[in-house]
Amino acid sequence: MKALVFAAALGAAALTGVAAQAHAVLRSGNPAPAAVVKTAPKTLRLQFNEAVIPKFTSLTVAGPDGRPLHAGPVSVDRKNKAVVTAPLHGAGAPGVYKVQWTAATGDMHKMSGAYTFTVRP
Ligand SMILES: [Cu+2]
Repeated sequence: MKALVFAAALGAAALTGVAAQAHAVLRSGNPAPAAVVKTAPKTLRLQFNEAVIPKFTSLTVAGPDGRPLHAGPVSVDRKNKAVVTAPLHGAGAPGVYKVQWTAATGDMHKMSGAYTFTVRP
């Protein structure tokens, strides 16, 4: 009985490890999370932990007034499929911008997250 419980625990740990590796995690961005930049970016660049599936990868951006800006379409870098870029239109006003992303890697499991950056001329 003890051995069975131990084996089950091991199995659960192994599964968790695999799942964590397969899911999209944001590694960095440009502008970076929490960055303060002098001018609003015309393009956003997000780097994930592994290649993402373009069809299941998107982002939205809200400006300082909370209204959504026109961001996208998202495209995956040809050389590094963990990197996505998206044109950003209408950013310019000083203040805090919120980026919300959704991305899926090989197992199609959608992950999402959010971060902010600040435009301060
Ligand atoms: Cu998954």
